[in-house]
Amino acid sequence: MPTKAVCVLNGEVVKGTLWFDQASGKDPVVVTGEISGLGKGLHGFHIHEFGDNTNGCISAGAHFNPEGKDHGAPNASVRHVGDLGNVEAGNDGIAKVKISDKAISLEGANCIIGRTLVVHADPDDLGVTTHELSKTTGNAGARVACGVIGIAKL
Ligand SMILES: [Cu+2]
Ligand SMILES: [Zn+2]
Repeated sequence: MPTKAVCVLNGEVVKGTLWFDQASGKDPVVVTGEISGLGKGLHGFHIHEFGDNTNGCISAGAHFNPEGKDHGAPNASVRHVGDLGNVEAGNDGIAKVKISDKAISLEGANCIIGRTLVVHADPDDLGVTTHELSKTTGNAGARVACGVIGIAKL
C-alpha cells in the first residue's frame, strides 16, 4: 500500500510545498517540491522531532533521532533519521527539491508523519566540521520556515 504525505512550509518570507512518496514501507521516500524566498546557496533541511509549532518552529524540538546517533550527512551511516542534508536555492531564491532517502519512512519506527520539516538560514555542515554544533545540528542556523508533515490524498 503506497503512502503519500505533504508539508506546507510557512515562514515569514520562505514558503514551500513538499511531497513525500513511498511505494512501500521498505522503499526509499522520495521528497519533491519547491521552496521560495531563500537566500542563494545551501540551506539545512531536516525533520525535527515534534509536530508542535505552538511557539513557532522552535517548538519542533531537535532533529528526529530515534536511534540516538550523532548528526550527519544523509548518505552517512551515522546520522539522525531526520537528517536530509541541504537544499540549494538559485539566484531567484527558489530551491527545487528532489531527494530520495532510505532512513525516513512513512510508517514504522522512522515514520515522519506528524513531525516537523524545517528549512534553515544557513548550510548544514553535515557533521564534519569542528564547530561545537556540528554533531548536533550541523550548525545550520535559524529556522526560517517549518511545517507539520501530514497524510496526503493519494
Ligand atoms: Cu533543522
Ligand atoms: Zn541532525
